[in-house]
Amino acid sequence: MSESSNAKKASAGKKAPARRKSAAKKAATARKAAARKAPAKRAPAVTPVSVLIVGAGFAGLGMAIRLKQAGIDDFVILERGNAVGGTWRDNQYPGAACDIPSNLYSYSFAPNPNWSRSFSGSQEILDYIHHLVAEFDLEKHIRFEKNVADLSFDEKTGVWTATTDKKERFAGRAAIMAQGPLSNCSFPNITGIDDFAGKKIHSARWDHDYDFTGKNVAVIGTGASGIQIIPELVNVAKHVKVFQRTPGWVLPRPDFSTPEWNKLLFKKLPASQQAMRNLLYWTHESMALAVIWNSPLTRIAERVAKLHLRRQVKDRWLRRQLTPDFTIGCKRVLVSNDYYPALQKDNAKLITWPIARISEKGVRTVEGIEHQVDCIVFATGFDVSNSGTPFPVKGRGGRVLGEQWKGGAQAYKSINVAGFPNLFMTFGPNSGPGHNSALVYMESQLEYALKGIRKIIGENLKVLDVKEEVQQRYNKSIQKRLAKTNWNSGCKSWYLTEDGFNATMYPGFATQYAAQMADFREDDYETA
Ligand code: N01
Repeated sequence: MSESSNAKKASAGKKAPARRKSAAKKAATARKAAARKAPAKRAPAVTPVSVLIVGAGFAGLGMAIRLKQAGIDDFVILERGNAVGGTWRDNQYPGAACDIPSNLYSYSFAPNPNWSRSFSGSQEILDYIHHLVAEFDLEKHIRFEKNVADLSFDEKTGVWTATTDKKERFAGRAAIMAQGPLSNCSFPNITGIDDFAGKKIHSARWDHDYDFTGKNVAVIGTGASGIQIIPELVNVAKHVKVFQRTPGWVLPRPDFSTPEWNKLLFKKLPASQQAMRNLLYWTHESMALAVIWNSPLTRIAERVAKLHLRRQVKDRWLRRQLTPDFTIGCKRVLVSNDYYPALQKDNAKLITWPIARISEKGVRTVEGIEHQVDCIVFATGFDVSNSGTPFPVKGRGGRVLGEQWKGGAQAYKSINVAGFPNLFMTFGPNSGPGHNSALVYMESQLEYALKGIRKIIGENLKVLDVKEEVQQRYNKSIQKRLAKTNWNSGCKSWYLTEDGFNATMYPGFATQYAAQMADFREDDYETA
C-alpha cells in the first residue's frame, strides 16, 4: 500500500463523522418536508374477504345464504342499523303487512310452512327473517352499526373497500349492494312542516310509544302504506282526517288464516307447499297482462276494482272522490278490504282539497280551512334514488356512479354497471316488479351474482366488468319496452324521475326476468 493511499484513507476517516452528521440532518429535513406534504397518515391495508355485502335486509341475507350454500364462507355483511330486517324492521306501523301472499313472498330455498295467514303481517315477516339468520348461522358475519359512507374499487388489487362514517374500513374481492331501494323515508316538501307543534310520525319510523287514544290525527298519503295504517288508526284515535292527493286503484285482498292441517301438510309434504307457490306465481304472472300493459285484461282489472269500490262505498260523492283517473298499474295497485270501510266510520273523513301548508296547529288546505290535529302521520313514501346512489361508489379510472347516473340510473340486467367491476346490485335499475313477488326477482339476482362471484374467485380475477356496449344495448331495449307500459302512461309515481325517466321497473314477466338472469354470458364481460 502506498503512502498516498494511506493518507487518503486517513483523511476519509477524519471526514466521515462530519459527512454522516450532514446526511442525517438532510434526511431529517426531508422527513419533515415529506410529513408536511403528506395529506394524512396512510391507513393500514385491510385484508379482503371474498364478498362484502352492504345491508342485512332480505337481499343481503339471501345473498349470504346462497354464498354459504355454495361453500363460500368468508363474507361480511355491513348493516347500518343495530338489527337485521331492512324494510321489515323499519316498517312496523300498525297494520303493516305484505300485499303479496307469504308463500310467494319468501325464499324458495327457505320455505316456511308456518305462515299464519295468506298475507302475513310485518312482525311475522320479520320473525321469518330472524329465523333465516339463526338457521343459516349468519349472525357471526354481520357487523352492525356500520353505515357505509364510501365504496371504492382499486383496479391494481381488484378489491372493493367500504369506509363507514366512523372511518372503519372493510374490503372484499366482490361487493354486493343490498341496501334496499326503500330504506330512506321521505317527509314531503310541504311549506310549514317544521312549524307544526304537535307530533309527527313517518310510516317507516313508527313511534310505538305514542298513544293515539283520544287524539285527533291527520294522515297524509294514501299509497300502499297509508291504506294499511288508516283502518288501524280509525280504530283507536278520536278522529282521523285522511289527506288524499291521488286516489289509487284498490283490489280486494283474499286474506285467510292458515288452518293447522294446512301447516302440517306443508311440513310433512314440502312438495304441496311448492305446488301452492307455483299456483300463486302463475296467478300473479297472469296479472302482468293487466297491470304492465294496457290490454283487455286491464279493463277487467279496473272493473273488478270499481266493483269493489261500489260494493264497499254506497255514497256516490265519496265514490267519485275515490275513483282513480289513471290506468290501473301506472301506480302500484293497492289491495285492501278494510280501507274503504274505515273511511266511512263516524270518526274518519276523507279530505281531497290540496294541502296549502302545514301550520303550528295542523294542516291547512287551499280553500282556507285549518284542520287542527294532535298528530300528523306521514305515509308519504320514500326517498327513492332513481338517479343517484346512497353513498359515493367509485369505480375504475375515478368514475363515480352517482355522476354517471345523473340522467337516470342504468345497469346491465339491473345488476352490473360498466366501469364498476365485481360489483353486483340487488334491486338495481329496472328490476322492480309491478305484479309479482319482489323475492322471486331477488332470487334470480342472487343466482346471477353467485355465478359472477364464483368466476372471480375460481379464476382469481381482479376484474369482471360488463362491457359498455353490452350495457347500452340492453338499456336501449329496456327503455323501448318501457315506453309501451302502463307505468309510462302519464301518472306520477315513485317509479319515475322528475323528468319521467323510468329507472325502476322491469318491463316484462317475472319469468322473462328470471330467464335473462339465468343466462350468465361470459362474453358480455371484460376480464383481467
Ligand atoms: O309510498 P307511496 P308508500 N302532499 O310513494 C302522498 C312499498 N310498500 O309508503 O299519489 C300530499 O306509494 C302520495 O300522493 P300521490 C310498495 O312498493 C309495500 O305508501 O303522489 N300527498 C301517496 O298517496 C310501495 O309502492 C307494501 O299523489 C303526498 C303517498 O303520499 C312503496 O312501498 C306496503 C305528498 C305516498 O305513497 C311505497 O309505498 C307498503 C304531498 N306533498 C309499502 N307527497 C307491501 O305490502 C306524497 N304524498 C309489500
